[in-house]
Amino acid sequence: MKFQAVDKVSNISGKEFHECYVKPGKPVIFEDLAKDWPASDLWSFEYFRSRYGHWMIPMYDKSYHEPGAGYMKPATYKRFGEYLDIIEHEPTDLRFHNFQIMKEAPELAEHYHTPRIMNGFLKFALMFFGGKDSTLNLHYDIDCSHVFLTHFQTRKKLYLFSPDQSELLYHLPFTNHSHLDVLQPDMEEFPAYEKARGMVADIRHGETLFIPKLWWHFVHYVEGGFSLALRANDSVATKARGLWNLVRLFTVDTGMNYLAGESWKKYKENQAKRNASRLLV
Ligand SMILES: O=C(O)CCC(=O)C(=O)O
Ligand SMILES: [Fe+2]
Repeated sequence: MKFQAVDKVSNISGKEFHECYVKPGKPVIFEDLAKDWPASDLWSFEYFRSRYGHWMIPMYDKSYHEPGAGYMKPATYKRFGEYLDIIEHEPTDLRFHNFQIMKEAPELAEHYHTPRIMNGFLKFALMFFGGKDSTLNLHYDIDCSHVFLTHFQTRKKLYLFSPDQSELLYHLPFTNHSHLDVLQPDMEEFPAYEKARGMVADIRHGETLFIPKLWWHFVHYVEGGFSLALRANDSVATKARGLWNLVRLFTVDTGMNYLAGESWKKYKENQAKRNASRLLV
């Protein structure tokens, strides 16, 4: 599949951003949104290693969505310093995700500013760390917020799809994810994917990707690095939908995984295939 490159912009006004990207729901990369942030100069592998290297952190890998007792649970634990050494120097599929800044290290919040480009920014900030060649499953963000993802150190790629293509992407019911591997899609297993139209964002140190709410994204760490995700949600209806998604994931999906494991996974996959096959004719 050919992916359309996401626009890169700088010096754009809030009005222009709203008209060209928020209203139509279109991703864009800001080259300069983080240019005045102390984090752009301060944050490095060494910065995190010297301050938080002693923490024991949960590590996730490709088994994240495998059914059974480990469903959406950490694959292992490591010292943060040891993990940072690995991702700085060698490939690994281990990721440290959803690191909650305000809870674990609120002092880091002094190193970035809430963007003034739109209203509705949440105080909630997350960080994501990944090693060279690690990937994150195709998913959309369950709380239905817009995401502003600023990358640090190296480079990573995000493959993006609009929400109206959920069925072509084999959206697994009761969840916010899909088992389709965007880098190596199995076209026999997922034939409808051929009709999907994706975009690709190649982001480098200091660049910020705007992911509009409900957009699907698959993350590929081309090199080891880390990102900060700020979120904006200015609509009560979208907040309510996000809450409903969370309840569904953490009650129905995890409960059924606990009760039925492999057969619950099969049921969801079959439903996804049935929904996609309607679009094949
Ligand atoms: O960059 C990552 O590892 C994950 C980013 C992501 O999925 C998000 O910010 O919603
Ligand atoms: Fe995400």
